[in-house]
Amino acid sequence: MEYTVETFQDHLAEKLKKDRGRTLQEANEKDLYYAVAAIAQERLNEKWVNTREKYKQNEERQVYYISMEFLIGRLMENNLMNCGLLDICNKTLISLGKDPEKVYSQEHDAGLGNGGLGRLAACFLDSIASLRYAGHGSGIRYRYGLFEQRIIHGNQVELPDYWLKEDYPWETRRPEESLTVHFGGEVHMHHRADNVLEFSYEDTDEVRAVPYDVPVSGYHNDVVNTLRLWSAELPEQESDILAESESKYYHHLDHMHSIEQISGFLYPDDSQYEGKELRIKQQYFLVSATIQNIIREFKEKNGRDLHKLHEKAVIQINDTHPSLAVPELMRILMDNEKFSWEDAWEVTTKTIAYTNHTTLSEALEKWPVEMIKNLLPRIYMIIYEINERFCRGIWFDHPELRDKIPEVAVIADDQIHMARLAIVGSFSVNGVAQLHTEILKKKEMKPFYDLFPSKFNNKTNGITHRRWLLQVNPALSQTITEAIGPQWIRQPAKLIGLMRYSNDRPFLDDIASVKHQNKLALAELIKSRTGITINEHSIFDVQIKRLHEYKRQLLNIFHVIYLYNELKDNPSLDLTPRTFIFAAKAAPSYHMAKEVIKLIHHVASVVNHDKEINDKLKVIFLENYNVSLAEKIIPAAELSEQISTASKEASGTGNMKMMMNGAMTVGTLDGANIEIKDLVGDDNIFIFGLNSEQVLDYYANGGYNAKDIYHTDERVRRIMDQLQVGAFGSQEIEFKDIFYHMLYHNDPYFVLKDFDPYIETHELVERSYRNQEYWQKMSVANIAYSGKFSSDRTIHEYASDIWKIKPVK
Ligand code: 26V
Repeated sequence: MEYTVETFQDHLAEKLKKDRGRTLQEANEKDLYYAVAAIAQERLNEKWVNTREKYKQNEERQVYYISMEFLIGRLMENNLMNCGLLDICNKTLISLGKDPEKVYSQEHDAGLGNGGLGRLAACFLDSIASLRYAGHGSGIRYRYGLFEQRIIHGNQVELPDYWLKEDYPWETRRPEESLTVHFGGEVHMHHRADNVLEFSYEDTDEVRAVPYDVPVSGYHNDVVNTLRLWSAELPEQESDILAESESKYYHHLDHMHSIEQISGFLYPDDSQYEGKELRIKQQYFLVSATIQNIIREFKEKNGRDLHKLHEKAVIQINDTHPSLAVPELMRILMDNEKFSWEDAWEVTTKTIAYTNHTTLSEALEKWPVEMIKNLLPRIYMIIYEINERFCRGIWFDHPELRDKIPEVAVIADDQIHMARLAIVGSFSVNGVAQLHTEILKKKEMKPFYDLFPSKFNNKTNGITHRRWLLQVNPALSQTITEAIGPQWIRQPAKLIGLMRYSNDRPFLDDIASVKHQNKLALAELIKSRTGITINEHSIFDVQIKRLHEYKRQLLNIFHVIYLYNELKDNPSLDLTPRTFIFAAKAAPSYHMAKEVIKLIHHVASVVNHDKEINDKLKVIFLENYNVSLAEKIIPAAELSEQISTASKEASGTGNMKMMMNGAMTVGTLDGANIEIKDLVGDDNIFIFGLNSEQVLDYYANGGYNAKDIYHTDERVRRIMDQLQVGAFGSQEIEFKDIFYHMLYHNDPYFVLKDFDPYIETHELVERSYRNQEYWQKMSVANIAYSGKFSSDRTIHEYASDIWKIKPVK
């Protein structure tokens, strides 16, 4: 049915009356939000049923993307856009005197992820559905998402994100499809008549896994896939227990509480990985429920024999977090389905594929043997056996690698190494950008690459251009479409057609005016959130991402301090005004990261209030960075700061989002920045600093001394001393930790080393910006070449190289 404003309004009125007991006239923004969501959900449900039916008949392999994180943000505009209702809904709301934006922002931003890894999972689901692949997400329905950030006197404080406080209209609880996950207990071994060993378990703690399904709609097609989020609950038979004494009653409540904790909250990504028992419970809970579910779906369609599971299902695990999928699938095949070890191993290692997202050693997951033994005794036995067979295999079949066994053993120093388990138990191991995959092969995972070269492959990350361009930047999208037609929406590689317009004055003017409009909108948001007025003609210099030392927000703020010092020395300095925009959450226990947030705030308060600076510099920190905030900042960005210490950022995806919106990258040769540079060419990007080889060489052989730079570079010494004496704080001690860390831990992320080239690059940026025509051409080149970074390209690669699937007709 095609809507008109009138019929859409009628439908809204009907929904409002039925679901909310309100008339159109009475309805507030919340009422309208729920009514619009109901209309969209109705459309989606119809397609959802059909898609499921289609998949039941279809022979194609189903993809299951298991991830501890899905950072989906808001879904309303995305869902409306995908079912072709966005325009008519906007028009109708406006005709009712309502601001659509205000209605849609009633939705709580679903923050079920930390950052890049979780957002990638969300972009992938969008591309899978839009490209008509049969693929589904499986995750946890955390009651609390990533904490909400508030800044008080420059200090980050964390508030719980109770995102389910109000009804979430997109989810459907499906209690009839609940499954049981077992923890603890005792394992018993029996010899069968034919002398085969069998295992059974007793006295396990049972947890009920209840699925909540969220529809994942494809763009203007009939596909609606499923994101299934599992919630941990008390088993049904236990939930109506009659406690015969007070103490039993409290014990019961306690028990229920501890079970519900499993899907209680999302762990924030920390500077140092810590093996917390609740976290491994979450991981096993997710993996066990998902694999039982996969097997149930397989049997419904293909009968009881699971020997061909890998022909009908493929499991992609998002980092090592779901790597217990390997022993869990082994357990089910052997203990429930009576497979031999060899058969179970064959099916498992043909079904599971693993994506690595980091080479930071401090982030690698390792679990104490004792913990796993107690919590998951049968799983531990299987991991033990996997390790035995793997090490034996090396000893006998690869004598040249015998001395490498301690480096590759799945169990070593009383710990289970999850990345090793994931590599051994899967048929594909991929990195997320070319450089990252090379580092995995040549360094981090070299012995494994020597053993299994054909498992390793690269899949450079991508982002959904439908959300990150079409949805968040309608004005730019329209300008693009007017120039090259709408084909780019389905085939983002077509954006390259914009190169034909890089000398077209009217087109360049349009690009510039769209950017200016977006800057004005962001300036307004900044004004309303911070009270600070920014100059809309200044360069919008943006660094938005989690706060980590390796991402080097510190280098950026050093640049700000440097410019401030320059202006103080010479107030009439001819400097193009700049607005530095930061947004970042620090993990609650990451001291250094919190210090940097504090420093940014203190520098901001000095710079922003200094009359002498005459509005040439402004420093803005927007609190509570999340998907919705990113959607507002990215269209207005002119400079995209991607300045990680080379070799440390596996890929980065914010770099792609800003490039696609016409921002220029200031970046190191790290992660996907390298691939951006290879496409746009050296003239359309600002590259600086040490490369990964130099960094890795310093780490291996030494030769860098931070103190030398402190003593020889006056600019650096001045800044460092300002930190020391509290020039940006009320008390003297304020930033001593940063000062000592840099000088006495030898600046592990090479901030001081890269300072000079960074400043120099920014001087080049400034000169380039002064030539607006040149700048606009660069901007066009960045948009034009960004098609490669659509997650559609990434998903096509996963589909053809790893999953071996084709779109469903
Ligand atoms: C670590 C931890 C450890 C403590 C518990 C919770 C937790 C959650 C996440 C993580 C970090 C996982 C690694 C990660 O997020 N990597 C990022 O992945 C992006 C997508 O591939 C990539 O663009 C970024 O460069 C990479 O840092």
